Amino acid sequence: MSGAPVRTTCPYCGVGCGVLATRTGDRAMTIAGDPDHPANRGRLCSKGTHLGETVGLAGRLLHPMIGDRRAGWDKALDLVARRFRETIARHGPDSVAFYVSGQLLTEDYYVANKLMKGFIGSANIDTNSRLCMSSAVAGHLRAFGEDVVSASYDDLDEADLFILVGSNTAWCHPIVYQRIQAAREKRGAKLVVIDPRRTETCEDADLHLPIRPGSDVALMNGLLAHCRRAGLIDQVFVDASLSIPEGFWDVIGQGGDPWSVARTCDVAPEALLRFYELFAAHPRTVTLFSQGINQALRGTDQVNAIINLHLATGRIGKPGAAPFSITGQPNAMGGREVGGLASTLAAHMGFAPDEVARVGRFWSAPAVATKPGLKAVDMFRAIGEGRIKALWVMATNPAVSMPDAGRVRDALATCPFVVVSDVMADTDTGRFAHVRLPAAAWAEKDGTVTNSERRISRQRPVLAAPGEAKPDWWIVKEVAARMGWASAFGYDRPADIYREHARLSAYENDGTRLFALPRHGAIGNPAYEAMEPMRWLDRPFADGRFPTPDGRARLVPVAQAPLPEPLRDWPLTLNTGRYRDQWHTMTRTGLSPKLARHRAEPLVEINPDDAARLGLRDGDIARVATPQGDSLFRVAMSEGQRRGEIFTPIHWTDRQSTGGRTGLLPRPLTDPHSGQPGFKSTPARLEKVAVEWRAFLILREAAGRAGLPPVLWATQVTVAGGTLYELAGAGDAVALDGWLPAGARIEASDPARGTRRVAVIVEDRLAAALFLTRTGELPGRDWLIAQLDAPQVAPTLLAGRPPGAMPDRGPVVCVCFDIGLRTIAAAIAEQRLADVGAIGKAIGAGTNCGSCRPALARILADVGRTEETIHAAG
Ligand SMILES: Nc1nc2c(c(=O)[nH]1)N[C@H]1C(S)=C(S)[C@@H](COP(=O)(O)OP(=O)(O)OC[C@H]3O[C@@H](n4cnc5c(=O)[nH]c(N)nc54)[C@H](O)[C@@H]3O)O[C@H]1N2
Ligand SMILES: Nc1nc2c(c(=O)[nH]1)N[C@H]1C(S)=C(S)[C@@H](COP(=O)(O)OP(=O)(O)OC[C@H]3O[C@@H](n4cnc5c(=O)[nH]c(N)nc54)[C@H](O)[C@@H]3O)O[C@H]1N2
Ligand code: SF4
Ligand SMILES: [Mo]
Repeated sequence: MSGAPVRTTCPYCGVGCGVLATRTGDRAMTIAGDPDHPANRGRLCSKGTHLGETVGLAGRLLHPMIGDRRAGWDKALDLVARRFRETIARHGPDSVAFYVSGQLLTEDYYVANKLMKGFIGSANIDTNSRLCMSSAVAGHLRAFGEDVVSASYDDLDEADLFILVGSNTAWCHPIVYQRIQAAREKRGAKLVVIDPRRTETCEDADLHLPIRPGSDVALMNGLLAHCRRAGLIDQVFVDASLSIPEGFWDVIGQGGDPWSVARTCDVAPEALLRFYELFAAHPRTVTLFSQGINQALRGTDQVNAIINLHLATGRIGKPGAAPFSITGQPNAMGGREVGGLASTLAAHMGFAPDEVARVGRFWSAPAVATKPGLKAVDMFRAIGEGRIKALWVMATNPAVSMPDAGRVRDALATCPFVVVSDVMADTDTGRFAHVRLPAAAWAEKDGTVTNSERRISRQRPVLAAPGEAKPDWWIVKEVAARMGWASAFGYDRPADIYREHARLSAYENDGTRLFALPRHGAIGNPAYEAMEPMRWLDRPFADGRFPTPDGRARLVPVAQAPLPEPLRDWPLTLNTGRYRDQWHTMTRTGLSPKLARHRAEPLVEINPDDAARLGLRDGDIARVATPQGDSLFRVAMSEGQRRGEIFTPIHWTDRQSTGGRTGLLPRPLTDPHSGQPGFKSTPARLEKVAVEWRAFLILREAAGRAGLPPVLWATQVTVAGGTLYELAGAGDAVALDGWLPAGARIEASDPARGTRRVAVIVEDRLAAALFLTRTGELPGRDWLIAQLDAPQVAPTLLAGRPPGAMPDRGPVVCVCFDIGLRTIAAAIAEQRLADVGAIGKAIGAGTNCGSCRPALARILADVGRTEETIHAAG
């Protein structure tokens, strides 16, 4: 059944890598990087590499559902249209809302935006990009006059200095990180990482500044003031291209001398001066930033502090020099281009009367929205207060990902009518839906996405949509037609929508809007089908002109806000973010056994000193509490955490865990300019939870199992051939017996030592294994998981390890080639391997997707340190 490779685009991060997907079976494909795609030139990270493991039908929503009952499309669409129509008729257009996503295709997004803003007549459509990029958007608007990302990936190949601020690039934009590393290897470019945590991105950096959270403005302003003193302001560029408000330099200088700045940022003055020297020495600087900057209560000011620095020193619009907002989702940028945020109208236009009139003319729309709509946090507040009475959620999981998600759940529960379009049947948000609509998933979709560097690429279908799943654009246009606007939404294919979107971008556009696709307004269907990845603007601002009324960019006087002191009841600061091998709420990456191996549980990372103070040990279960809510996590010691700060991942939901739900914890407070929540710093406390036993359970067939074992702590991940549950609890553990399938049991218990080991054998093969201990250690999981696939039962099953003295490989580091930590450390020591490349040559680790290369660098350093110690001791 193998066909020709389909050229498509990875559906995860905003790097936007080209993928070659070759169908190999009914729901199976092989994946390779597209060597001709300019974003990745053939490379893929771990998530892209293992896309093939996520295209099965497990968990898919295959039919429209009204409540728990399957319904035909006609009935479901009629119901959605009728309820929206009735709500609007009774309570006005602002009583309904759409909450959409940077994971929609541009075509889907365009249709949803047009329906809400042009025809329903409200701007109550906001997107999860509000939680992601909106501070960057607001910063761009303030500085440049238009939301234009000012760098391209080509700049990575030409820069001499990379500054990564608030970005765990090695994990979250791995191919950008690999391009940075390539530039360093080739040209000796320098790398500075600014992040309160020591992440794997810092592993190999020339300098890591572990600044106090929220002190980025002080740092950047301090550097800009230093540049002024050192004569590094580009006066020619300033005179020709910038507008500087009165008093600007006074505000910038407020932080004082470098020693005061170092104190504010809580970093060593020598490290700060080294940063300033590196900046001074390398005019070709690219500063990449993401959520450590955007997701803050002063996110927009932080963005402008970075842009100010680049503008005033003339480091913009030139090869290898620019500030670079790297986008999170695959189509965060496409959403901005269609105007999918409640604060923008369409095609980089806002709500000025001439813009409203122009968009109305173009759409022949009856009721174009004349003012911005509610931003995500306000939107859910309005739902909770009963002001919004009908909501349609598309391609996002707000019951998990919104701040104060408990309150969001309450709002969803009281909303009279909730529609959820998703690819999966059971999501935390879907549980609140009156109507669930089955959307076509990545491998089935057809349309375009725009990546961080403004490059539009095609996503092309590889498989047919299963069951009754339909593309998001089709679902929206069918509802629009049923609301009475059939002719304005008469699209037959994505190309129809793309052409209209392109024509709107160029409509009455004399060059004042940089976003324009004039040549695509009449693109034919075959040309759209064959479209090569293309950037809509090659080098922004190369001519020193900006899309403001006077053509000048603006320096924005931003001052460091006072930094919060620890509170008595909430003495810690909770920082939240991502794991390398999971994507958001795990609805898709959670299906991949390989990806689950990197981190199988949600951890709370804590500095060992804080842990000691709180009486916590590695592996304990602890409760993270904030004024908004609390959740349980496994404790992990991390020297990379600053004292007083803890970190939890955003990925776990009610589906995979009884704890680990980070979304319940952050405050619903937002940046005043962008409305973006401050996800990165929530006052919190941490307390130990009494646990009397720990266990794990491996099940061959867990698919039919709903929920999780009813114990204090339970998390679940997909593994090859089954499911792995990590468990902990107090009292007896009899509840777990109900989770063991029928079959022949072999059991070994030692009540004195508090251990219990049970294996269930069905038809000569391992069907389940339960290992529990009250005081001791549990064996590694990998070998036991592999026994699910073994044709016969190993005699040493209950020992949890193979017969004979096969060495334990340790936790898997290289998921592509299945290579463990101990194997790598042994190879380094025995074969005297000196760098990551040598490890690859010797044992293959890190030579496929490369995502584990920062981890390999750390193991190298650790082995080196151990050897030095042995040397010194000997
Ligand atoms: N593996 C993986 N990759 C992804 C995603 C995923 O879910 N998984 N999601 C994608 C999406 S949508 C996004 S938005 C991106 C996000 O990509 P990133 O922004 O790189 O990821 P985060 O882990 O959210 O946060 C980045 C870093 O900001 C730091 N930080 C916190 N507070 C501060 C501060 O005050 N100052 C500074 N300078 N830094 C601070 C955190 O410690 C953290 O290491 O990733 C994309 N890529
Ligand atoms: N505490 C904290 N919270 C955060 C963040 C943080 O750093 N800290 N980061 C925030 C950021 S930057 C982001 S981007 C958000 C992400 O948060 P979400 O957008 O809520 O996360 P996803 O899991 O990506 O949700 C996408 C949903 O759409 C479904 N889906 C996938 N493809 C399609 C499709 O083609 N069509 C349809 N209709 N559905 C589809 C998936 O199954 C899934 O249910 O989380 C935000 N929340
Ligand atoms: S870096 Fe990884 S997740 Fe991001 S687009 Fe490329 S392959 Fe996909
Ligand atoms: Mo994001």
